[in-house]
Amino acid sequence: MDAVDDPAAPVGDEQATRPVGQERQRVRKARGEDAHLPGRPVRAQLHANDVSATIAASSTSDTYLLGAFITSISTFQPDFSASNKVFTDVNGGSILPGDELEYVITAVNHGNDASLNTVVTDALPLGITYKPGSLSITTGANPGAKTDAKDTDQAEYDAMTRTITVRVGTGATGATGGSLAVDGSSEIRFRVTVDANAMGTIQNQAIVN
Ligand SMILES: [Ca+2]
Repeated sequence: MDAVDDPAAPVGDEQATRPVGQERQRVRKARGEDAHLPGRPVRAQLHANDVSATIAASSTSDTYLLGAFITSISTFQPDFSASNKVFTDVNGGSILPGDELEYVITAVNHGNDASLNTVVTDALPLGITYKPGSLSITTGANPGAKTDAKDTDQAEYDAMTRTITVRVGTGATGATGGSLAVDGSSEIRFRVTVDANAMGTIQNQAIVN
């Protein structure tokens, strides 16, 4: 998905009277592109719910970082389709290699029955690196910082599989997920850094089940 804004609408007579090259530049600018200034940050800031952002990884190419979310619709009554995942660039501005990003995953049960053994898993894509000690449950049952190790708290990060696992909901433990009531939710946060060699599109999905 490409969140770059649609180029500005054609402006009729004004557009018609512009030289082709100038018009092309205008459209590029409207799209947030700037092919004539390699390496320059091309996006002023990242907004909530943005799913992509342009990063300048070198002086010769612009690349895209995508923090997408996936919705998992249960065949049973609990419905997590409203769950989502967003990220923000902690230091603001354009997303550049070395930047720290904070991901927020919100698991929401909009079904008509409470969920059982509710677990959020998120396998991090290549191009970003988990920031140790940054995992926490920020709203919902069992709030607070969680250790990276698999222990008695409700969350861990497995460096081998690059996967974050959080057992959310009431009654969640170090081994099993808890229950999210109808319209209940839980918010999880963690941070990553963008790798120095991050190129292309980084896709990321969180799965609630
Ligand atoms: Ca833990």
